[in-house]
Amino acid sequence: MTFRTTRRGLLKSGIAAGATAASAGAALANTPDPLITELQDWASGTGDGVDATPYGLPIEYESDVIRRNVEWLTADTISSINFTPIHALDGTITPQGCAFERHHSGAIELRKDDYRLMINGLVDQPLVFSYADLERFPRENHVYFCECAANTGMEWAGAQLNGAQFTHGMIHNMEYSGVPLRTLLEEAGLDTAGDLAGKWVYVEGADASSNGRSIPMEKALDDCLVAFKANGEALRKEHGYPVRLVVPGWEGNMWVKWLRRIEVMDGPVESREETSKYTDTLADGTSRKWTWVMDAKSVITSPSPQSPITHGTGPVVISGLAWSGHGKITRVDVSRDGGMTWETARLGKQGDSKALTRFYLDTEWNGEDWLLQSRAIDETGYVQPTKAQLREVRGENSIYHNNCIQTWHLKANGEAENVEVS
Ligand SMILES: Nc1nc2c(c(=O)[nH]1)N[C@H]1C(S)=C(S)[C@@H](COP(=O)(O)O)O[C@H]1N2
Ligand SMILES: [Mo]
Repeated sequence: MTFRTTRRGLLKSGIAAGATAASAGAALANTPDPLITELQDWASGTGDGVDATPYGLPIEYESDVIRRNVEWLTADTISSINFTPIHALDGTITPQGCAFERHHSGAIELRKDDYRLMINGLVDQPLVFSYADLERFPRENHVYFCECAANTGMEWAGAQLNGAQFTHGMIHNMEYSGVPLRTLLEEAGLDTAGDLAGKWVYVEGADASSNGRSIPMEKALDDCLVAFKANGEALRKEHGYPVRLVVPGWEGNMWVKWLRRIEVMDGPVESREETSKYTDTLADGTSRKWTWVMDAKSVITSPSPQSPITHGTGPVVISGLAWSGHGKITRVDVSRDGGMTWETARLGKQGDSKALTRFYLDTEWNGEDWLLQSRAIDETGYVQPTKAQLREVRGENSIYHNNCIQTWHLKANGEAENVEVS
């Protein structure tokens, strides 16, 4: 492995005559490396038996890849938030065990046997489903991101929190298995082929907060899922076990956990969560009524404040995440000079609609200062805005829906810091 990397380096220098070879590997040195030359414990004994971990946890050396909260953000941990360690993950799927949590009255424990989902209101036949009932409907699998509208909300007034986990970690991306909401509404006798103009559903959870939200019928019938599995296994308690609503591309608050009731209505309820909260106050003090779709956004996860460059100069992989509530990410650009010049990044795989897309820029760092930025472009042609552009339209009173371009200042020692460029 080491040898091969070195040879590639040599070949490269042979081609580019005179240029210094850039190799990410260490050359075979004269001083012997005991990890190469000596027999190690792990190779001379046996490992754990298959009964050691009936359900596996990450190895102890990864114990810093955890959700974290910011103590001063909320008065207690019950109505609070923690953040996904996006700086330490790769690919796109967020393991449930470290996916951010947002509760308004704590994570409740609800047994499958005690679970009921009611559909009532403007339907032919109000229905109550048990968990077992839900499992009898045809189901689908889809990967979607869930982003809290408050993600990056602390950054409006200036660079605040020093880490991608804290500035952008109110997001997770999972593969959901569930029944289309449309199927259940049809089961209750909603005439989905008829005139549904002006119709809404009001969805609420079984927790004390209930987190009630109104969703226009068009969206309810489009791609909402009543989900009971995430990443192949049961939802974790904190993500709404046994059943949550998935509202692709729309703000996390609408993704009601411990989903208990869906009422078909003539109009929106205008509940607390959709009036005094999760709305955007503009410079003149008025607020936008609804902001449901999460606009295109991206962030560099490495290098970043919690993920500095520790390997010295030479080859470096710049990596990050991009997403759009309007569909697929088609391009991500990376800048190293605070947005003056841009290079197109490589997508880990072609973007999925309303799901995280991983991007990479494989480049070289020679110890110079970088002002690292990424900007996402989605299939509608929308380009992620700068902070200045957002402020022009929104003023500085907003908290929610901040999708501005983020800047990390990479310094000569490889450390990165959250900064703002003007
Ligand atoms: N029943 C219920 N659903 C809820 C909430 C809640 O407090 N109660 N919080 C909402 C908010 S504000 C967000 S951002 C998402 C977070 O989902 P997660 O905890 O799985 O990350 O759930 C939403 N659904
Ligand atoms: Mo949220």
